[in-house]
Amino acid sequence: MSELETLEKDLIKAIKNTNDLGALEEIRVGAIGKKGSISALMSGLGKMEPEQRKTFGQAVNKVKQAVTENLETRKAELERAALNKRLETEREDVTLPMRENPVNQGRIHPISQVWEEITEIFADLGFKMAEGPHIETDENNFTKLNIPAEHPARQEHDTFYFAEKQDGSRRVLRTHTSPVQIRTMESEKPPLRIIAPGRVFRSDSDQTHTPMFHQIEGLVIDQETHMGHLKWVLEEFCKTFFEVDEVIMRFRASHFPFTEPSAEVDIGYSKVGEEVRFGGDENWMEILGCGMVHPNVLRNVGLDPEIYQGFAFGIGIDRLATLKYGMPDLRSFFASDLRWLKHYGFNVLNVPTIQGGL
Ligand code: 2NM
Repeated sequence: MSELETLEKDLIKAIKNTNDLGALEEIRVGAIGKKGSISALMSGLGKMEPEQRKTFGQAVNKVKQAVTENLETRKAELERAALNKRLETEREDVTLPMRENPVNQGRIHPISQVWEEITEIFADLGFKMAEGPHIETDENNFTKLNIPAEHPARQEHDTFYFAEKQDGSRRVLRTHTSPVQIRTMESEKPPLRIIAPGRVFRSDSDQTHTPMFHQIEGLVIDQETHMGHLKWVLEEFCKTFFEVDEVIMRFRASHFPFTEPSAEVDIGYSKVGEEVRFGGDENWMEILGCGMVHPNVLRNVGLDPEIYQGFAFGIGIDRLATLKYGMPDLRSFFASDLRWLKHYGFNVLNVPTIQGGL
């Protein structure tokens, strides 16, 4: 057997016997690396006679090719084996219950839970979620919503103002999420069906008011939208949210600058001992405000009130949470008291869905 044949046989044998990728790489470098045995044979070609150079060169090339192919095959085999081993050892049974560890002692805050519940209900009704910044312009928060300067509603909102700019304009912490509706009406074409959940800010603090709270506002704009649609949507919402088959709702005439007509909605309940039961008509609880979007608001965002109309509503998330889960003092929501969170918080995996139950 020629020297070349022996080299080829030895190399291929070594490759086949190798069981780890590191050793395989060493063989590769030792054979076809810059200073490898096969490369050394190649560099000797220059000193040969042309005829010999041709035959020997071809023979070396054949060996190089065979060795390279064997290296590649073995490399693929070893890599596949390594992957299979990892897959075998890193397998997880995702159906196992969670271990008792500090992580699953964490709780979802009731506001987050109720926020998810509400957005889930409206998503199911075909509403799209919209969001906007907490810091707003005076125009988006007030003027375009038909609340001109010096309007008493500006004082009622107990607004947090930023310092006036040089041009006289000033920014505010949004007092409601309505500026999100303004932004959406300005940037998208009707028909619109959106809900805007988010944090809002008013300088007010007592047992039933905190300076930051959460609202969810809804808006529908189309050519033939009317109060009947509004009533149906709110009724569906209440039934799903309070998990009852029937609700009794009372639309009480009210006033908001951005809607005409405007209404506040109460739902009826009765008390059985200390427990509140929805569906009765002994007592009334105010839960939201709503109305048909004022023509001035439509004009302010460039919509023709002769063509488009729509309804809007605003719900306080924190208040709905206190109602549904019986937490008397709003301020406890933001006290970060772990004992309170443990008692009122929700399990991390308890994700509200319409099908699975809220
Ligand atoms: C409420 C009550 C009634 C409202 C109106 C609008 C807008 F931008 F379309 F004009 N957004 N939200 C609205 C209407 C909010 O909260 C108690």
